Amino acid sequence: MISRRGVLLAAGLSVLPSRAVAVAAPSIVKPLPATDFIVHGTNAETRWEALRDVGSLVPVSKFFVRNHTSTPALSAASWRLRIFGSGVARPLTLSLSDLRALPSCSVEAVIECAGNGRSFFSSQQGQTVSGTPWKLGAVGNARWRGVPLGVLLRLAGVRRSAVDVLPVGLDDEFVTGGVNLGRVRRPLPVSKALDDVLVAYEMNGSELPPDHGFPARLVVPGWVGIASIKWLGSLEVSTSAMHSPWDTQYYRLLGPTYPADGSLVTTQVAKSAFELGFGATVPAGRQVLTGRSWAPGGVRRVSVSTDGRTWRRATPVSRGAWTRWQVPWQATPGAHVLRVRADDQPDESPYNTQGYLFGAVVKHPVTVV
Ligand SMILES: Nc1nc2c(c(=O)[nH]1)N[C@H]1C(S)=C(S)[C@@H](COP(=O)(O)O)O[C@H]1N2
Ligand SMILES: [Mo]
Repeated sequence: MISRRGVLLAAGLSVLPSRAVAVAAPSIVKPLPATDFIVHGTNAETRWEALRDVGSLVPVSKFFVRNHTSTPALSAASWRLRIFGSGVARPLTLSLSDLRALPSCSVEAVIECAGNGRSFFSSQQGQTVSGTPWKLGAVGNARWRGVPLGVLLRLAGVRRSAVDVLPVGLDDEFVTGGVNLGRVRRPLPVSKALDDVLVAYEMNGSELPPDHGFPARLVVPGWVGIASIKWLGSLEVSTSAMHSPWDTQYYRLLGPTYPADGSLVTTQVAKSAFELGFGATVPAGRQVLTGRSWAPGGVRRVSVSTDGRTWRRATPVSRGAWTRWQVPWQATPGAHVLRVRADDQPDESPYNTQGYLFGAVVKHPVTVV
């Protein structure tokens, strides 16, 4: 194999010192093989065909990454989590070993970007939206272990009058369009914080990996991914409402059918995907179509259509934080469009300018040969 330096030398170009090359290092630490990921700038979505032979939990090596900036290199030894603010009687500072010594629990939960499926607003509905043009791979399911946020808030003496918790990430400040929006942070109502939120330090039985929030992140089941702040550094608890650009400017449904200041995005909508590439080539004959469907409250029934007119029930293969299913298909040569619907997934998604919560049935093209 010829080195990058060798290629540059062969091309007669000047060679940057290795430190300068490191500055251009990607925003994501783990390898992103093209067979498993589609890279969008600082982000990477999972290819659905790469989940075909994978169990219910997505291994770290295939789990999507959404980074506003870059994965930071944080030291476990010097990391601290601060809990403070008008909403707590006893402010706390915890080290990672303090956190690990507290009562923990393990939860299987899907994390999904609010913009997952965004590209279908344009490709299926002819609408222009802003943001990362994800297909359906900005989602993953993992088993997370950590301390319930409620345990930490009670340790800190959370007051009855507390209303919001503001988790702040330790990644770089986010600069967009020349404006510095500060650290990635987004208020969470105390009611949700005390319900089922985890301060997680393990993913699928191992230490949280750098790209997914090492040493600790929030896991907010059923809510859009932005709620699950990675590289958690502090939690401000307040007796008055808190805000950040991530709840005033982003993650609001804006557009002609919404109020002027938009409506806040919190919970996810049902979605479904085939474990097949877009435009995949499938051999003719008896096939088994496989895929997954997920929704905050779980999925009751899944139906598949291979002709756009008739629908058949898919058979559940496993039920956890998402449902894996399969359905047989007698594939005849030619171009086909596959569709899958979980429960009441609509045929069209309500338009919003930033393309959040695409929940419509996706038209999945395949070619049978
Ligand atoms: N600190 C911090 N937390 C963050 C983000 C980020 O860029 N910085 N991205 C958020 C978004 S938009 C999503 S969808 C999820 C993605 O989690 P993952 O990268 O572990 O898949 O993390 C959320 N938490
Ligand atoms: Mo996201």
